Amino acid sequence: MGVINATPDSFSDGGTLYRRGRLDIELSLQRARKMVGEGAHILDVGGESTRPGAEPVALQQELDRVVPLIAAIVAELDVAVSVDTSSPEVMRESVAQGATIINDVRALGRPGALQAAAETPATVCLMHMQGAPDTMQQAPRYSDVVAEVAGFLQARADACVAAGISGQRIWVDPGFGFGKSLEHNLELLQGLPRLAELGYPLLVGLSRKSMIASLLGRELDERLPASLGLAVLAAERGARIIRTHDVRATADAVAMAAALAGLAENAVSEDR
Ligand code: 9MG
Repeated sequence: MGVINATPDSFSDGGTLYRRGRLDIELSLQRARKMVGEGAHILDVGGESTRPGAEPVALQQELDRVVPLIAAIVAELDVAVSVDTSSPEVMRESVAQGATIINDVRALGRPGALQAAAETPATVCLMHMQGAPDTMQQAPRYSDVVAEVAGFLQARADACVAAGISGQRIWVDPGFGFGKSLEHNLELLQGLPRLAELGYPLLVGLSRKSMIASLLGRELDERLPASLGLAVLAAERGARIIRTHDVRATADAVAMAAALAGLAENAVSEDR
């Protein structure tokens, strides 16, 4: 899953699709084409930054950022489009323009979001976050982070099913860096098999995240090697969709892990 941030202020690539203070659709399409050429199966289009301290975005502004861009991508490229939003109106409009996945860092928790998603045919990605983006990194606390995240994701998946969203349309995501310390993130990475056991496709976003800076002190533009290591570790532990800013490198790294997993699987079936 390649990240297309239609925002001026996202943590790692905010503003890179802007010219003279405005989102540039042609520049965004160039990025989208490049990512598809590099092997992205999904493009995740977002119009509101969730980094700590980001300015909240008015609904119309979010709509103006993502809806025309989704329409342009769907018209030109053979790729699934997901919309990164928590707003029911943005969900509806984006799906009307051809988005087939709703990626919500608030797990459809905003008023009306669950209902809006249920009224569409889209797949939903339910992400765990402790607190809200502006304060979530101040003092995150858990007694057992893996169990608590698993419990939350199961409860949100149950709420989706109760609202009429079939289990086949649900993905889950532990939300690395969203209300988690470095230790919490590492415990979650280690505990991914427990989250995979919930039975829903597991999405992870580790690309360029600040846990790499906490551990290694790397600046944003120096985080690719560690991001690739994390993507492979996550894939080995059951992640099925990797959200990334660096599609080609991530696809290559994960393909090597998948090839090894395929060998191991074949060896087991030959033994039987
Ligand atoms: C929008 N966004 C930023 N980081 C993310 C992550 O880790 N997972 C998901 N699903 N969305 C994210």
